[in-house]
Parts: sequence; C-alpha cells; structure tokens
Amino acid sequence: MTLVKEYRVKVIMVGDYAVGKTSLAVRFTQDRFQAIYKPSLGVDFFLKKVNFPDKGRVKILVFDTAGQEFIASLRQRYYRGASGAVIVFDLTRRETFDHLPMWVGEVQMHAGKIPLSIVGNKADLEGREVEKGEAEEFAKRHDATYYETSALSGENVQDVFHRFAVLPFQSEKTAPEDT
Ligand code: G3D
Ligand code: MG
Repeated sequence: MTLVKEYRVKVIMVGDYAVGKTSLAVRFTQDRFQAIYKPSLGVDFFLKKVNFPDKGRVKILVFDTAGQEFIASLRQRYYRGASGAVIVFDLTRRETFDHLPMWVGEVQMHAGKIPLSIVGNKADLEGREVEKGEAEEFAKRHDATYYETSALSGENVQDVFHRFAVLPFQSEKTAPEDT
C-alpha cells in the first residue's frame, strides 16, 4: 500500500459585500450557482479535495465571511494560518475596486505576506466599470495574480483556487532535502 500525502491549504475570501465571495466559494467547491446557502453572518468554510496523482492530495479549505458585518473577535481566527487570499471585487461596481487597497492592507496586517489573487467577478454581466488593464496593473503592483471570473458561468473559477492547491508542492521543492 502506498501512503498518499495529504496537505491542507487554507484560502480566505475577502472583499466588499455582494461582490460574489460566497458564490465563488460555492461554485468552486460544489460546482453550482445559487442554492440554499445561508447568508454568511460569521465565518463559513467550504472544502474541496484536489488529487495530484503520485504527489498527494490537497484539501482546500475556503473560508468565507460577510465583509462589512465581520466582527472583530473573529478576525484573527479568520486570517490565522491562511496560505492564500482571494480578494474579490465586482467588475460592474467601481467602488468595490476602489476599496481593494483597504482589503490588501487588511490581509497583510493579519496574515502577513501571503500569495494573493485579485478577482474581478461577474464577468458575465454588461456594464463593466473597471478596465482589465487597470485591474491587471493594480494586481501587478501588489504582487498578486489577476483573474476575471463568473460564478454564474464558472469561467476561470477553478484557476483562482487551484493556484493555491499547488503551494504545498512548491514549498517542498524549496525545502532542504531530507537526509
Ligand atoms: P458576497 O458573498 O460577496 O456578499 P454573494 O456575494 O456571493 O452573496 O453574491 C451577491 C449577489 O451577486 C448574489 O445575487 C449573487 O447571485 C450575485 N452573483 C455572484 N456572483 C455572480 C456572477 O458571477 N455573475 C452574476 N451575474 N451574479 C453574481 P442576489 O441577487 O442573490 O443578491
Ligand atoms: Mg457572502
């Protein structure tokens, strides 16, 4: 019997209210859009296992919260041990993009310098208020990767999260060899 290594990766969702954080987490972990999920008042998490044949299995824990209503006492627990953060804005609401510096600052303050994905969501809708180039430039300035997604169609949603799934293998490569 071969023992398969199992890793855990914690990914946190942040961003303004109603940008689609919960919808993206549900789309990724359950491959569906809108169902009976309850509004996130405190902290929820979603789980997905990704298999890498011959290498191991990664459990991705996606932590989701309601932005504004986020109570201070939960904050530390939310950010603790996060391997990556997905910072979401709504492509059709400019102000949600304008708030990104605040979200980046919040993540860095509580979780340190972890890999970031910036996500412009609701790409399926008309009436875009943020140009792709501008968002890409913002992401680059913050050492983040930029994605445009639709939780409705599922477009690019896997990529956002799978990027974090490979982290354990990357850190193995850079770790000193076992002797
Ligand atoms: P939040 O968790 O960031 O607060 P939600 O956001 O996931 O609750 O989504 C807020 C609203 O946006 C929901 O609509 C949801 O269906 C919608 N939404 C989320 N992602 C997308 C998307 O990619 N495309 C479109 N068209 N809509 C999206 P309601 O009507 O339930 O408020
Ligand atoms: Mg939510």
